[in-house]
Amino acid sequence: MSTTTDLNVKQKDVIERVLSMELVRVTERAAVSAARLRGHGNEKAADQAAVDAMRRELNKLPIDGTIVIGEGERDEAPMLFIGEKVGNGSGPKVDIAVDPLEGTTLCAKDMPGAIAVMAMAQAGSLLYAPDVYMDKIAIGPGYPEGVVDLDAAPIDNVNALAKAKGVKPHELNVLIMDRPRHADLIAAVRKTGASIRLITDGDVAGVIFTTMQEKTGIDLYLGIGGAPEGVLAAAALRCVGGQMQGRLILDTQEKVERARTMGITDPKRKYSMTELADGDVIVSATGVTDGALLAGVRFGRDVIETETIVYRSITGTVRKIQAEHREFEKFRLD
Ligand code: VTB
Repeated sequence: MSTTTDLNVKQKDVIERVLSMELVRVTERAAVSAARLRGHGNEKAADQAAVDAMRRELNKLPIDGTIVIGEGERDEAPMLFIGEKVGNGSGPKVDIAVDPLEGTTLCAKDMPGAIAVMAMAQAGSLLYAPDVYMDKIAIGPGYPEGVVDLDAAPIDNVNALAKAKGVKPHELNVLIMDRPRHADLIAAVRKTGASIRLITDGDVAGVIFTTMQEKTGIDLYLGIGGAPEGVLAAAALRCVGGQMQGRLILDTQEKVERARTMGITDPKRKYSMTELADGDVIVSATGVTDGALLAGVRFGRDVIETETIVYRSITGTVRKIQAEHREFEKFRLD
């Protein structure tokens, strides 16, 4: 006779092993659908194509899923809205965070870095957050806990990180989104002598870059981007052991109220990485346009090629999956 513990272990097995390959299919389909509209200057159409494909694939999965990070709140997003039920209802209860097309502008302009991304964990594990901004800080693995802090001055964070890495501050590279709201932050980091890489969009990958410093050159992520992107990035970092903190920007009463309906009672709360994404997490991301993290979709004469990265928190395994798809007609129908 199986005990509750056995069942829990079994359920974990299902979530962790079987479903990780299923998630790859979901982001692959979303990426291919978006990539058909790559470089067409139509952000909305590309996003919609990714949303449709992702939703259709998610609904085939043997899960009892709830979207906790999605396309928006129920009244503003017809599909993959926060709270929407996905999956065929037969399997484990899971939380799902999606960004079917992270970097819609990048895709519309065929610029580097657009991805289709999602995360999944046991129900109650991923932060249920409104679609607002989030102030974030992130570093890769291998540093003492707490070496940087969201509430510390940029100069203190850069100096502490340089010391922990055993280099001078000017040898560090900081990634920040290129926005007017970051003028003071950029000026403060410049004073430290560190170099700054400015990105126009796509800060899920921007945060993940800190976990592959040897490849990307990025040591530290700083600044304000989307909250949904923050939860997705935290989920990926959980799997490889970086550090991240985030705080929702709830700067109007209306936003505070919206957050309250999602159970957020302290609007100023600083979330740790595990408070953003807890439990046994799986993250899958497929490249739409070429980028430093992933190659974009290739449409050949006989095959469609995709590149996907899958993270599992339980083992810390990261897999890159290069796929050749031959079901052209099926993909076309999607
Ligand atoms: C942020 C960022 C995303 O869009 O959500 C951004 O996290 C929107 O911020 O990665 P702005 O209002 O400043 O443009 C992305 O760059 C892409 O969705």
